[in-house]
This record gives sequence, C-alpha cells and structure tokens, in this order.
Amino acid sequence: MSAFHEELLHHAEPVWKIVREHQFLAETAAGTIPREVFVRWMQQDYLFVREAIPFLAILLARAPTALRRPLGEALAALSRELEVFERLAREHQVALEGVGMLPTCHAYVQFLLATAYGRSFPEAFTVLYAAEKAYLDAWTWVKEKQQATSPWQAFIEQWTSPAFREYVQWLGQTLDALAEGTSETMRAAMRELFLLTAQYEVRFWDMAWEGERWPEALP
Ligand code: MP5
Repeated sequence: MSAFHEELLHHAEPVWKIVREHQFLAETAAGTIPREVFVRWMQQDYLFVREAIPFLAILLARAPTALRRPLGEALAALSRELEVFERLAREHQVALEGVGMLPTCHAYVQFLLATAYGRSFPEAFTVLYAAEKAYLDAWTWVKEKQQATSPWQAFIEQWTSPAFREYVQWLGQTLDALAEGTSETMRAAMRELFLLTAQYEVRFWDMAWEGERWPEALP
C-alpha cells in the first residue's frame, strides 16, 4: 500500500501536472517570461508569504507537542524568505509595498486562514503540505528545464534547496502519520482539501500569467 501523501498526489495528478508545468513555469525556465508577468507573481507571492506566517502560527499553536519545534523553525524560515523577496525587489526595482491582493491571492489566503482556524489539525496540515509540495515540485521542474541562469535565480534556488526538500519530505512523512491515526471520513476530507489547494495553486499561476482585476468600484 502506498503512503498517504503518495495517494494524495496520485489522486490529484491531472491538476498536479499543471501545478508543476504551467506556462508561467515553462517560460520562466526558458527565460522568455515577460517582466511584468514575473513581477505580478512576485508581488502577489510576497503578500501570500506574508499571510502564510499567521497561517503557520495558528497551525503551530494547535500542533501536537512533538511538532512544535519543526513548525517553529518553518515559521522562522518564512521571515528569511520574505528577505529574499525584498532583496530581489531592490535589485530589480520592483515595488512590494502599496500593492493590493488580486482576487485569487485574496481567496487563497482566506482559504488558508479559514482552514487553520476552522478545520481539524490533520486537515489544516494537509493544506500546508500541499502548498509546500506544490512549490517544491514546480520550481524543481523549472530548475531541471532551465538552460541558462535566470535573473530570478534566487527564487528557483530557494524552493529547490536541500533544506527545503528535506522540510517537504518531513511534512509528507508527518502527514502520513497523522492520516494513520484518523478515520476514513477524515482521510476523505484531507483528500478533498489537498485537491482544493492544488486547484488554488493552478489559479495562482493563471493569475500571474493572465493578470486579474477586481470589478470596478461602484461610483
Ligand atoms: C508557496 C508560495 C510556498 N510561496 N506561494 C504559493 C502560491 N504557494 C506555495 O510556500 P512558502 O511558505 O513560500 O514555502
């Protein structure tokens, strides 16, 4: 029998392939990504990571004792990640402040927070695993495909580093252990949340690639 995290990936495979091989990623790897498209992703992902901090902090507060330390380390890593965004923004003259969330980023972040507050710990942990595994797989695919160094290389390195890979592996193993201790009903809910997170990840690439806007404010 395959591990639970493998079952989740298998179940979501058609969506996961887009998470991993979206046109945004293909063009980043090829070095043909338009600057404004990459900048849109960067600005929105900065806002996303900023909100991932409270998401992880809520999870940490609800975690079994044995998971507190590793989740605390993951929380510290997020602050260092924000610094990478800030450094690249300075180097490439990208504004990070004064940018509002686009609809998909907003919805995804609300989903994260609602899950952390309102669902069981194994369910919320599934969403964390899905989001981190998405970035590991997507940026690993970029790194494997790229022929030349990207101006955005620091992002590629960030989500393909051995430390990040180990963290995601740990998340997968921990998720397997959590799933073992739950009911089949709970596991079905975890499958559903994994798929939903994968769908948000696709929408996030779509948003970066195509652009998105809120309806005009009423007069
Ligand atoms: C991650 C991210 C990875 N930065 N953005 C999206 C849309 N999904 C997943 O999370 P982290 O916390 O940056 O490693």
